[in-house]
Amino acid sequence: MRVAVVGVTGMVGEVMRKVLTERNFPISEFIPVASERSVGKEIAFNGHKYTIVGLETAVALRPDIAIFSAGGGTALEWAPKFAAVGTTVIDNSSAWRMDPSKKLVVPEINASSLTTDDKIIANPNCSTIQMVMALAPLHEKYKIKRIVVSTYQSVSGTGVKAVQQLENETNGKKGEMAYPYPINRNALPHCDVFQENGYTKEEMKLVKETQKILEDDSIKVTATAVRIPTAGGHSESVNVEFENDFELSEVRKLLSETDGVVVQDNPDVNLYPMPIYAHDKDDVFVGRLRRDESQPNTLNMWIVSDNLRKGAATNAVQIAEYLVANKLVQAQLVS
Ligand code: 2RA
Repeated sequence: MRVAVVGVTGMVGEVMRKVLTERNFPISEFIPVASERSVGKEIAFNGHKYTIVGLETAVALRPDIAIFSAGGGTALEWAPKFAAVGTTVIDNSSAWRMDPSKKLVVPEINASSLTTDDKIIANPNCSTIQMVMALAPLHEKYKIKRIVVSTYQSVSGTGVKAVQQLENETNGKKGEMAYPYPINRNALPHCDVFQENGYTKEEMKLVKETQKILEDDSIKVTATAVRIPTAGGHSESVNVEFENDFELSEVRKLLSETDGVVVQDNPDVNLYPMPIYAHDKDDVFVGRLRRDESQPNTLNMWIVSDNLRKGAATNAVQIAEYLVANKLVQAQLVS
């Protein structure tokens, strides 16, 4: 497969290269794509050096698959141009996620909806992916009525500038601010921009994307997204009310049997998920499973995952793997 990674020099782009190599994705030609300021520079992939190209050049090379992590503006403008030359685009930005004609895919949940007609496929937001990974099997069995979620999100979700701000503050250095306030030893209830309704874009993604992926607009979701000074992954406290009652042992068994989910749940030995141990892994870790004793049919849980891997790069590569395995993408003949 001729595979382009658009936004190859960014944090997700770097993880994308690592995951493609780790998973031995079948690449006959690797096309690193970035903004004009990076064109011509060299980048390493799979033990070889490649020269970064610009978007025009990349389209002309007609990749079979283009995995984007280059922001919404670039995705809106360029994904259709790649699709027009036969490329299948998997986009990490929010640009196409809520477009009714585009699929929003977590492979373990809804990859089976994909067809050869899907030339632009949206990768969900990191905090949505880890939550629906844990909730999808429970929704199928007990039918979700309402979700109350609070997230505790790593600075890596904001990008290099935020990681650098935390590092500077930790070392007592001055530097460029990614956030309006210090992040070290702090918690900012502010992920992405505020909307008219008082929620942030990040919080509304958890609402809308969850309903789209689980194909159930009746699911009520309310979210509070918080930025905290961790580096390894996002954590989420989830309170979920079901239409039907459940047995905790059944919930634990169901989650343990779900591909991509690992249950870490034994307070007797202080076993619960933590970002420091989820870092650089692809699983979604679930723990602190306990009945909400304040109302019936309701469960509390704690969900942790590496936001740059399953939350972004790995999920996108898994979509690409599904496309290839199910012959939904064929290697194009190019002259
Ligand atoms: C964040 N989910 O964590 C957003 C974008 N990666 O900032």
